[in-house]
Amino acid sequence: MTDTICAIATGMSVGAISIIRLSGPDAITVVNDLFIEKDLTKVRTHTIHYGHLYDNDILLDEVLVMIMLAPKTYTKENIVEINCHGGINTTTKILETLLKKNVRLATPGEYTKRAFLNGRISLLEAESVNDLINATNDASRIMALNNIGGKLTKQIRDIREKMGKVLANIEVNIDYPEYEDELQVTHDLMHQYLTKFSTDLSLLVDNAKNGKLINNGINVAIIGKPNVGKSSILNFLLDEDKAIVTDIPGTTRDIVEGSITLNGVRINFIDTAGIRETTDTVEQIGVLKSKEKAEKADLVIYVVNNNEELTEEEIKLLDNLKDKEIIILVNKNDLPTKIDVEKIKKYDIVYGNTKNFDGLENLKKAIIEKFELEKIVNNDMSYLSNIRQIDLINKAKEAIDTALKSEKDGMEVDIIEIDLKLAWNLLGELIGDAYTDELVDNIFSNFCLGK
Ligand SMILES: Nc1nc2c(ncn2[C@@H]2O[C@H](COP(=O)(O)OP(=O)(O)O)[C@@H](O)[C@H]2O)c(=O)[nH]1
Ligand SMILES: [Mg+2]
Repeated sequence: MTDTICAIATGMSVGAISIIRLSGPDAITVVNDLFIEKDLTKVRTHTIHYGHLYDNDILLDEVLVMIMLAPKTYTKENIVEINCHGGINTTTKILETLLKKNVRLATPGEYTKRAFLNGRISLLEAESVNDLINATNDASRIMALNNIGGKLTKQIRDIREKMGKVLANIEVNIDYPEYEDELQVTHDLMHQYLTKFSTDLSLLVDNAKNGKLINNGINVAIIGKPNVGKSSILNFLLDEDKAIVTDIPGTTRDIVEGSITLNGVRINFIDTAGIRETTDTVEQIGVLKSKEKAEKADLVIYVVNNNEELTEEEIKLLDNLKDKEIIILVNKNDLPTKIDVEKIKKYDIVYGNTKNFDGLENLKKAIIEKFELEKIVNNDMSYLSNIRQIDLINKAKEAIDTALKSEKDGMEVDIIEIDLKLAWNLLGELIGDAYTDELVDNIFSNFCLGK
């Protein structure tokens, strides 16, 4: 990290202004070589300078140059940002000229990686920078912004530090039994500590489920036998005629998708082929795909026809989905009732029809209630959210629960300590207080250039 890096920080397209960013010990001298109006090595930190960049005697552009001296910068290194005219040609020309000097092109995410390696931000905060850039809805944007603020890191670091103290205490007890002044970590005390850690981690694990929903959205598969009105319902939910609706059973053969936002959370709806026994090969593939989509969905909207009796096949399919979140929509309630809802009364049921659109708003309400969307977005939204984070917090929680179990089984403190230490390590990996180079390379390779 002793070299100076350089990249275009703005998107590569036609625009009013582009920003080229340099970070490292030579950032200022390199730009100063091209800048003719004044000596940029003599200016105060965090100041902006108007002038022109030249490649020898050839004018490159009229620019504003921002000088930021270490350590109060994004990377904690010297940073220069050049605001030049936008457009691909001007921007790349300046970049090319800089690259002839003592700088190299930054790798994806390298600025944020330096911010992390130089100790300015935690790994969680660094990941949140990427989440913020990639946010596609308000909720994920706010969540990312909160996490950059570091509250979540602090919360996790506090728990980890408490674990560290207990671990150190146990070590002292074992290594220096003669130090009687030192607090003895008895079984009772261990039980108290572990119970508290378990509760703290539970909260993080629960909240992480919300974080995942906010970032990935909720996948909802609309399932049911042919002709019950699935495609009509998708069209209603999306407020557009996306799926083809006819009275011919088996019209929808492929998957039709679309999304809306409910309470700031993206809901992805998937319309599927009606599920039935069929000899038509194309329809068969569609039916298989429907079952797959239902399996993978966070929620199944199971549509049945109010005007028909439930079939054995429908009941069987519902039973197969019993581990899923399900809302049953009894559609076509503009027609006489022939369905026996007694058979499905253990499920959440919404009644409606797409003829006059009665009752269908309740479908959205049911989704909001099922996933407690009001609560998710009303809280302060400091949630863990990506797979890496969720995996680590789950494992840390499991380790603490194993330790608790060992404690209950009356194991020696030095056995219990093994799992406590594991949890401590996992939290270290989570916030980046303990990390491997491979992990760090992996995380930052997902970033865009110039960030
Ligand atoms: N009367 C009535 N007809 C409906 C309703 N919803 C859909 N239909 C009709 O049922 C047929 C099948 O609808 P479609 O949405 O294609 O069902 P899918 O096969 O489950 O996707 C079409 O002729 C629709 O116009 C409803 O609520 N009431
Ligand atoms: Mg259909």
